[in-house]
Amino acid sequence: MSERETWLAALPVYNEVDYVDEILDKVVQYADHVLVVDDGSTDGTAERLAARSDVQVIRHAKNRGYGAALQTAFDYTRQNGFAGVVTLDCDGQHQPKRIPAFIDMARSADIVSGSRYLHHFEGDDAPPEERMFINRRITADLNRRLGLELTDSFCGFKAYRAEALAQFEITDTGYAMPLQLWVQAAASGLRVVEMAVPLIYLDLERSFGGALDHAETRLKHYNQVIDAEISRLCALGRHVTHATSGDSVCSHDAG
Ligand SMILES: Nc1nc2c(ncn2[C@@H]2O[C@H](COP(=O)(O)OP(=O)(O)O)[C@@H](O)[C@H]2O)c(=O)[nH]1
Ligand SMILES: [Mg+2]
Repeated sequence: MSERETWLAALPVYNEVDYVDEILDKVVQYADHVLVVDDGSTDGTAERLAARSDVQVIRHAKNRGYGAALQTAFDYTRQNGFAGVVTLDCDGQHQPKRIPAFIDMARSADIVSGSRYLHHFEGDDAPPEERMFINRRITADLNRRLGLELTDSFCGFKAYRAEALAQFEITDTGYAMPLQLWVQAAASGLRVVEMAVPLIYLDLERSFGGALDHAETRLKHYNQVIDAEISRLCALGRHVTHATSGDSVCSHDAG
């Protein structure tokens, strides 16, 4: 990398009035350019954001979902010519001080993905059982079917190079969006590396909203999104190859 790259830090936010200022006060210390995608908050978060002049804000008129908020951040990254974007959540689960390390690692990778299961940190919280179970199950499936080598497929703390974003056609607006993204990353042969991050759970009662709060329903939904995305790409004649065996996932993929 010759000249200094300009990176964006982007936070999807929905009803985070308790955290938004505390988190952004830290983020602006580690990133020159900060975008907050306010996904239709109604709890006072919007007013807090309006009072700040140190961050860019894009507001969705109504709540559209975690995936939709990230898609808005990806579009903003490319439209404004950033070298890439570091995404992090705004609920205290991701430490802004790690932003520079993500950008550093993205010198030689297309996606740097935070992992809460790569390395144990002093003071790690215990993750809710079912969340850990579903994460491990889905991660194992993605690795088996696509030849990825992930240890955590759901961490929202990630760095994406703009060239990688150009490969994506994200349509999932909800919590399954990361899974559609992993299938597309594998199909595009993107260089993926993981960065160990602490396990922080401040609010074990947080809801996914509606049916997804039911673990089995959520697991089934996640598997359906992966199946559908692999079938969609195969139907488009995209050569989805298994990253380690090199075999075509399309012909072999028995789901
Ligand atoms: N719950 C929820 N969070 C959203 C939504 N849109 C954006 N977000 C933000 O997305 C981030 C991740 O959401 P969170 O519920 O903490 O996901 P989890 O930590 O993976 O369970 C947080 O910063 C939220 O404020 C949405 O529609 N629902
Ligand atoms: Mg969270």
